Amino acid sequence: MENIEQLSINTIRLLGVDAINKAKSGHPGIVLGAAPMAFTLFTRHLKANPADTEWFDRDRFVLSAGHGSALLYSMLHLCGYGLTIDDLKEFRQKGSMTPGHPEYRHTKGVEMTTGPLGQGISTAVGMAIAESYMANKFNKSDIKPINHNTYVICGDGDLEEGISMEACSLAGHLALGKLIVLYDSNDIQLDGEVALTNTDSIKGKFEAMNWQYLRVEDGNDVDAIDEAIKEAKACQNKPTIIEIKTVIGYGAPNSGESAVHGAPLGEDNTKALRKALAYDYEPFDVDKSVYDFFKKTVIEKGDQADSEWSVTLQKYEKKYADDYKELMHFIDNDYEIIDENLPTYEVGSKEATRKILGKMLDQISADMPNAIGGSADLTPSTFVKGANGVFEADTRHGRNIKFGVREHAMTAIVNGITIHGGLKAFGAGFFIFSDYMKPSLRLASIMQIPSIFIFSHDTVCVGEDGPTHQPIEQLTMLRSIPNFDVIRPADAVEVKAALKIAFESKLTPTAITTTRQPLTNLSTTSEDGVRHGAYIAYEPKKKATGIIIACGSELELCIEVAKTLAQQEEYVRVVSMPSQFLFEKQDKKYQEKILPSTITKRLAVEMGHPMSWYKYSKNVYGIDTFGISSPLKYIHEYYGFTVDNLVNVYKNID
Ligand SMILES: Cc1ncc(C[n+]2csc(CCOP(=O)(O)OP(=O)(O)O)c2C)c(N)n1
Ligand SMILES: [Mg+2]
Repeated sequence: MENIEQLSINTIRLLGVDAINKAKSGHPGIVLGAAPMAFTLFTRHLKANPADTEWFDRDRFVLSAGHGSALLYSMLHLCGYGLTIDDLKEFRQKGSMTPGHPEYRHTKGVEMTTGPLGQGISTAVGMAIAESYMANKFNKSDIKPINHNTYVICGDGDLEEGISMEACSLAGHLALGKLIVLYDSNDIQLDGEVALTNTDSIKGKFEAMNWQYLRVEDGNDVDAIDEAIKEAKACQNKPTIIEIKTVIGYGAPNSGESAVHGAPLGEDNTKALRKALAYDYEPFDVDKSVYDFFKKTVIEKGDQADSEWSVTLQKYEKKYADDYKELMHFIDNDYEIIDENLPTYEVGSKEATRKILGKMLDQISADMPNAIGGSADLTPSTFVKGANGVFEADTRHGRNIKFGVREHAMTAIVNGITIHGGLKAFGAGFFIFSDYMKPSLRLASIMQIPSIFIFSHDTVCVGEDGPTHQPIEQLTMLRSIPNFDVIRPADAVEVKAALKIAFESKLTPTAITTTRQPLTNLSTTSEDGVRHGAYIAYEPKKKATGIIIACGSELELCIEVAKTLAQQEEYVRVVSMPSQFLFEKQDKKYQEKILPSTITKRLAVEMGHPMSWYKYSKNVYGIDTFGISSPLKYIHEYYGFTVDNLVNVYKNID
């Protein structure tokens, strides 16, 4: 290693440590231990142009160990991504460009939000899937417009999380050769030694999952890391994990101990660190030669690679004009749902919304060549699958991803495909198992990405499978996630609207829930209404003195209730509210039109936990116990979701 390389690595280390010291908060352990691998990756391998962070064919880099944010920010500063020394001085401060964990859409060069361990590496699998699908679709033997790697730095904690094993298992099965994981293997985690909790063989585990396993004995050996990355790149038919043995907190007096994981070094220890590393610079001082080095190895190289890609693209346009046009449509993600191609359903006909959605999604997938997704081993139940056959190692043209029973990884992977760009990704499962997906759903909302999730079997009407499979609190849970749109359609018109909203969304993930059981296609449901979140689905002949709010399978029931009440001269409006999220986005005037504050007699009805409805109605008829195993025909009676009972309930409220 040259002196300038050693100086650069120590600069990365100290910038991180100084930022953490100033903030009096952060994680110096990984910064000191993993600086050489980050350095090697960025200066010798990562194909990226800091001046153009949206360059489509850039390598993707995910810092899965998000607690190492100070390491990433130091790198981004030196590599010219626009972060200044002042930004580093503002590490973890209110409103700064350098928040506690890396935040997507906030700091240039941050490819995704990380922090919850396991999410980064799993989302990266989605990015690698997207690359692999697009490379197969667009690359020609002579011109390859899509040709990039996905790199990850992860730690012990990342690999202990279940989601990582789900995702890495699928990555191995799919032979994602362009996924390269650098594992910061330091034998230490927050609570102490890894050995206190984990004696797995990472080699054994990953080889069993069809990965290439490489090992670098000395995490400070830049050339050895470089060689391993080269070997990883050369392996095209397997993802690679490079276990790099490092010392947590390298150079600090408390290196090798968990104490250095997450506490600022402080003045004395930092002094000792500077001495140990023979690093003679003041806090936040960077030698000019270091900037020059990064300019040459990252900034200029990145600019050149980007320009070369433009030339490649021009050649591609000339020789493969139609493919080029299609590629641009992919990159711009500007396909639209073709309304008139979607199936229509006669009013009064009966069909489960899962079946309606399945048919519509099949058509959407046929019309939108960049739609890709599938189910977590539940295709015959959810009716959700991608087009064109299965996406497999040897059939990369397939757009149906068989996620297997890996709901959590599926969610992260859908997020990864979405973040990668070029494709529209969706995943599906039983609604009850959204519980398994929550951390990644939440991350999608935080990142403001339009991932799409479809959940079938959305109420206790699942029936025979019983309480373990009957959702109760899941709607409440999902509706409480900020920037998450839950749409619960009542019939074909509303399903269509929901799909259009989901596919058009730019900054919000969407979940659409569907029923197992048939519902009636209604005469008064409306796409425009769904777009407003709520609308009047039944208005009595005489002035309404009360309102029933419902959605999904309860809408037709509540319209029947209102009709029955009208016969008894009690006049009730029925509001369909498939999306509380979208209704909240409407102006006060619209909200007042649908739910006039003068009408205080209200009842919300849903076969789920009542909690999320009290905002709109002080009376809620819901279910706050676990379900029962029973054929569907007894379910409505058992819970009182019948016209007679609800008429009674309504009459007894004020
Ligand atoms: C899902 C999740 N659980 C817990 C944490 C809190 N946490 C952050 S880092 C960490 C220790 C991780 O150990 P390792 O990956 O080995 O990092 P190192 O100490 O080596 O930097 C923990 C428990 C988290 N960020 N995410
Ligand atoms: Mg560790």
